[in-house]
Amino acid sequence: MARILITSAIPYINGIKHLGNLIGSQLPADLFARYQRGRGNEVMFLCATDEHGTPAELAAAKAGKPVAEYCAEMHEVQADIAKRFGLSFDHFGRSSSPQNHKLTQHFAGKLAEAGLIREVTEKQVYSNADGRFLPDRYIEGTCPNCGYEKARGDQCENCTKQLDPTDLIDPRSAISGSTDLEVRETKHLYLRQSAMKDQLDAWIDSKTDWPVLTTSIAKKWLHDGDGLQDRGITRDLDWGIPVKKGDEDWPGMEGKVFYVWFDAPIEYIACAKEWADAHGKPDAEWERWWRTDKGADDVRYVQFMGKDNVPFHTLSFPATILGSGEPWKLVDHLKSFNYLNYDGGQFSTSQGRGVFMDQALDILPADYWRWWLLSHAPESSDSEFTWENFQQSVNKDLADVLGNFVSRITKFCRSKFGEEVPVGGAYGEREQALIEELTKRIRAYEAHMEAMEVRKSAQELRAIWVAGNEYLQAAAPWSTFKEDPEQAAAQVRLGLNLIRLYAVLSAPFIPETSARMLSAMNTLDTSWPEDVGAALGALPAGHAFTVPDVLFAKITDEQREDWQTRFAGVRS
Ligand code: B3M
Ligand code: ZN
Repeated sequence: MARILITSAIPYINGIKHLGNLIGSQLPADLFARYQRGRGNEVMFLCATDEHGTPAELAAAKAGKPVAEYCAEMHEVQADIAKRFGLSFDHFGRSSSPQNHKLTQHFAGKLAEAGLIREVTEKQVYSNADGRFLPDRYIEGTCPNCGYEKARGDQCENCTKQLDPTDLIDPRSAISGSTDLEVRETKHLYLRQSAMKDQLDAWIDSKTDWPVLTTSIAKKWLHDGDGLQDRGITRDLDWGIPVKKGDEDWPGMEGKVFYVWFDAPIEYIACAKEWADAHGKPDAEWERWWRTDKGADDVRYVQFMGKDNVPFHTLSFPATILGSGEPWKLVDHLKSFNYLNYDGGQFSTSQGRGVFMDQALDILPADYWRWWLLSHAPESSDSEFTWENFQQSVNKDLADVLGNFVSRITKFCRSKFGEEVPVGGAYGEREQALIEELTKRIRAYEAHMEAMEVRKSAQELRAIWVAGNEYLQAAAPWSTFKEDPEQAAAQVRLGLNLIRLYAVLSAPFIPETSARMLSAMNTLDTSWPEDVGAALGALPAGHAFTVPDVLFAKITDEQREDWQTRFAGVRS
């Protein structure tokens, strides 16, 4: 039994995620986790909310809530939606947890001991009225380039020019509006990534099986321009993990917190401790996933994320881990995704454009979305959600192919043999040919799943469903029954067994439906079809079943048009 550690990029806390976010990391990670569990492997699947940084502070301010309260509430909201989407995390943690505070401070301490942190004195804008330093985007003023009056300290929204806060004309605090600002000296910590360049380079070179998309991004950051730059890992914010060296205070760093991208990946590890603590398990239980000196040397660690997250996972986080000098597990395989676009444009959280996870579930059950999203995952290039394509895919793949197969065979059996697997007859040549085809296809499906080729896996699964339909069409038990009821019994027996087989194979994609299929077949047998012939005998003659309700309802043209208009605007 293999042991597989899986993490999905942890979603920002500021609001409910859209379908583009979902397919960029959490959903494919869930597919992989469910598949690996289905194969009998031991899986630890972790995710969390990413709760620090300016976006969290801004979203809380907008909601008129203290940031801690806002984060606690939004965490519950996201956890609930994740559950309703069937995301099977072993733990859904919080980057603001005490466990992550402690571990982040621990890493900073280790990095400092190793001489990998340098203190830098910088000039930064301080607001006397607010009593704090202001991050660039908290400063507003007139753009020197175009005269736009609400330009931000990092960029002018109007002309897109990148700015420094000191470029702004008539600068003021975006928090209070105060113009009582001054430039003060302040100290920040930098992670000396440049000192680790060779070590990181060698580590990337050892990843010969990584996709070029991933390694080329890492290589670009390592070698372009002046090479890998040191990275600021502290910020002047109220909300975040206080800067400390392990348990000790860090002189000169009072009132500062770690940068969100420093503590967020560390939450992957802290999350495992949260899991252990939540279940009253000793530290050894989570450490066997994360510490190579405590059993994690035989763990395979896979990360899922959108392409914009790749530099942080191939460079910054490994720099933190390697730099600590401690035996933490490094990622073995990194699966990254392009973007999913929405109906001729982009999904956008800030603009409320597209379909968000809660809205999707208000319209249709999770499996409809899971199937479309996974079978159209933006792997080799960006992909696009359109309502036409969604309707077509649901109606064809789910309703016509899978749903229809299940409904036809169960109803026919009920009408001729009653609600139990029929007795009599034997599998012949046609059945043997089907078993051979399925064996070939299932082995291909396994290989695609193992390689995390999401689209190819979906295509193969669909072909497996189609093979059953074609068999049924050709065998035509409804005609056979008239001349040879024994033969028809064998055909129907095979069809009913195919339903169980499909439920097992399809569970990673459509877990809810798979559970309904198994319950209709009145079986708890979810064993993987290592031997397809044997698997098609799992439900013996005489085994009782029930005809399930319609598995997938077709999407009508009216529904499609209605949703199209409803989601054309922006979410308020
Ligand atoms: N929250 C960005 C994102 O959701 C960021 C990922 C952190 S992974 C450690 O795309
Ligand atoms: Zn401008």
